[in-house]
Amino acid sequence: ATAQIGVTGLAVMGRNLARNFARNGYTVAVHNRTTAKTDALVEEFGDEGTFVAARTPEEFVAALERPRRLVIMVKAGDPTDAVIREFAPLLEEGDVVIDGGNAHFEDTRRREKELRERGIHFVGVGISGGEEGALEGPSIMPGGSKESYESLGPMLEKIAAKAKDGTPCTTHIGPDAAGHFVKMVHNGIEYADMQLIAEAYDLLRRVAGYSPAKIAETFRGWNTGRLDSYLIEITAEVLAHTDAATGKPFVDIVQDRAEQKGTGRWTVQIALDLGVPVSGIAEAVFARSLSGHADLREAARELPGPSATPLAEAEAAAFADRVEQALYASKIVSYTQGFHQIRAGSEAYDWDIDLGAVASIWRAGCIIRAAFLDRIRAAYDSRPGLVSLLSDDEFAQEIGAAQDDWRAVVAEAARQGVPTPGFAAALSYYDGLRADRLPAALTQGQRDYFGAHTYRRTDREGTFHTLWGGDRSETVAE
Ligand code: NBP
Repeated sequence: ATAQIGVTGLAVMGRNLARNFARNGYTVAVHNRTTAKTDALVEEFGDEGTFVAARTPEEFVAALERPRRLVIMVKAGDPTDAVIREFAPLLEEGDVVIDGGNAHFEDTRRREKELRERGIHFVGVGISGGEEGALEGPSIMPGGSKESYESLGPMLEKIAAKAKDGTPCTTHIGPDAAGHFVKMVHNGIEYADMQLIAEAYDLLRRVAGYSPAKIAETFRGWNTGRLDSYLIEITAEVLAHTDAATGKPFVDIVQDRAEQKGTGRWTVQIALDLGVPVSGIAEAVFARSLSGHADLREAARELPGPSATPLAEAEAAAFADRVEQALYASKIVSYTQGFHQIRAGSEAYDWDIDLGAVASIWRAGCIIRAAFLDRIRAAYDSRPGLVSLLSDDEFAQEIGAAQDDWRAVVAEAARQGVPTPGFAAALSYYDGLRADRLPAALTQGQRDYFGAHTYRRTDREGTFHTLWGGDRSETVAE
């Protein structure tokens, strides 16, 4: 046994992860169900480091130093269970099984429990950064036992992306499925970020009348400021790209239907279960879903739109500046919601997740990497008990300074008939939290009327019910 780590599942992610370990000086055992992929890896990249090619699960396990560390990088779902079933009987107490796929965190909880009973550590690891990140340094979100992190952590720290200050973008998130949960929310925030950027583009195009090339230039400008992020950077690239076949802007030849694989949907489903209002993420998932309903869209094409006058050309630049404010303010809200969900998950499952550490490891390597995350890290580090990002002084001040423009953009979008579900939901969340009194009082009154669901009073302790069908006198419930 010579390999310090093994990777089974050598599609794009597994292959690049194995190479990343090898490039960092580790001897890596590699295995894939279809052995041709194993051979291809060693043949193509064998000179990057030391690989041990294994043809069978037995060979693979035998190649690993004890305690064994083996990374499963196969398609999430049943294939992961199949691989675990195949390998688990070959493992011994103390070995560490790492699932680097995009597993649902409930699956990770189940697998962790099953393997723990056999003395095997199961570590669900969220990995973000796509194909390139896996090779060059991803953001890595490991769950699992503290003990397993002691053996695995230093290796992950070596292959992970490094933030500007040199800190590795990985940390022990918390026990069992904490890592996969945080990865799920990362992807939910990614959906929200992408939706907000798409809305900003749509407004610049349809309200300000900018061309895709001009919007690319605008985004490049934004990318040098507080919106500095990978997603803004690649958006500018996509918008500046011209289709070779037609000479048209690339964005105009792509069908306007956004697909999804499921992590955004999971984030919203779990948020509903936890009772966390992640309206920005939900609107992003629904916006993709709406885009895919060709039949509904076709049936609605003739519905009347507004008769608003378009913006005068002279106002376009000022409007673009307002869109930047709206985008930034909405982004603060989506991160507020995402971090709320992580806190809620951490409390529900007893994970004790350090929110500042999560922001810290998202600063590089992952898809939502952004300068902004350094500020979120600072906010949680200075006040670990921070209830909401919006209650951080700096963010509160910034969103306050942006709000007039943000409101103007949402109003103008409504006036011109341009959908901005992300911007509008974020603004409603902000105003909802700010409100002295919410109409929830009326909602509760309605609930009491039709279902005797009772209510609490503003002026007295206790639970009450009004006899709506009778003399409308108030009774004390309980
Ligand atoms: P895929 O998700 O396309 O999975 C392909 C791999 O799964 C191949 O190695 C295949 O083996 C193996 N596999 C399957 Br399918 N069924 C199997 C079974 N029953 N037993 C053994 N092996 C089986 O690969 P990927 O795109 O590299 O992603 C790997 C994981 O990483 C996924 O969970 C994905 O969600 C996650 N992830 C992907 C990205 C990304 O950007 N692509 C980013 C972050 C996380 P074969 O060669 O024999 O068919």
